[in-house]
Amino acid sequence: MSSTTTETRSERAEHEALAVLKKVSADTLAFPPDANANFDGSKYQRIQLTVDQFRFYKKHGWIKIPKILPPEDLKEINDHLDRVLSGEEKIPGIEIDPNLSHKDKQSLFSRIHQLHRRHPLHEKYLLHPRVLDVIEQLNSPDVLALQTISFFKEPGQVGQGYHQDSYYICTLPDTLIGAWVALTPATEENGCLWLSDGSNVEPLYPHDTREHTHNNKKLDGIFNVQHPSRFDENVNELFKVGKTYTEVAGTADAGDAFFFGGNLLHRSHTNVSKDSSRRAFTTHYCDARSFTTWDPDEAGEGEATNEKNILARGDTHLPFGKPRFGMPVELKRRMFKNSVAMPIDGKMATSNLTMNQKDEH
Ligand SMILES: O=C(O)CCC(=O)C(=O)O
Repeated sequence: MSSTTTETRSERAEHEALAVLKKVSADTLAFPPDANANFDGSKYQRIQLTVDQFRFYKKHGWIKIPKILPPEDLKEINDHLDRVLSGEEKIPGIEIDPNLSHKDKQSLFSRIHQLHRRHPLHEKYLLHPRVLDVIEQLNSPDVLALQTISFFKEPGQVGQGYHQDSYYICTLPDTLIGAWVALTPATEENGCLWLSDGSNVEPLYPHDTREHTHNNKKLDGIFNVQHPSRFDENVNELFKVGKTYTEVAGTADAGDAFFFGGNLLHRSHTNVSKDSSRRAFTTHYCDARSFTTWDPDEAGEGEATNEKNILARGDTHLPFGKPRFGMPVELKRRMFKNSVAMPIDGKMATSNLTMNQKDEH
């Protein structure tokens, strides 16, 4: 870790001690694989979390669920991403220079956002039943699916500095939860995720005037942070908060997933390996009963965008979108008798919601 030039010697010593002492491996804290990891039998064995796992998530702000994706799913998505990079498979809006090497292509596309709006496979993995099982049990039975990101991190490529995902994705009330799924092994060397253990209790630090953060008018003692997400600790002011927590190394085998809440501080480091490229597929969800303004296709804040995001499980009294490519979702009418049905696709929601959304609603 680097240290600022203005640090005193004792501050630097403290900083260095923290850097050494406050790192533990996720595997010392995470739950071991269980029967859910057995993929024999039906296509997807559903995930049943325990009360202890729920408590762990609430206390630490994150949880590792090993083997969430079976090997055949990993192959499907990795082969697809390889075909996209090679130019064999075209996705509207993604232009690949065929003259670049495979490595350079991966470096160029260090992250691709929101392909679930353009490609069925990304929608499939956004709405993967085993991922949704966990989201439903940790967060809410009513799940609105908001975002996908494919991450490629080649040797030499930098990571992302401390940040809180809820800053970027506004949900009111804040019910954001992310799933980070390793598509290749993630090691400390190749730039795994680092989670600030227990930092889920932190407020949402403001960077500007965004209303949905705990801005300094509302919470005494909160400060504006400059340059969150920047890799340089001397510039990213969330480091002041991050360094007070134990950091957990999110090492993972391909197919393992980390789930964490929107206020949890996390970051990742540079891939310092010689030849290990690291891939991950990240998805975000909120309680479908939260209002959201999330729509990266139209930057800006203020307008509700619930209907642009997909209702993946359960029910909501708010507008919602349907899967564009027809991935099945399990919806369940759970409105109270006298609740107000909101307009959905210009119609009033009156009929029961069913599996696969075959019915009009
Ligand atoms: O995968 C990474 O390197 C960073 C991921 C991350 O910060 C995120 O998913 O919010």
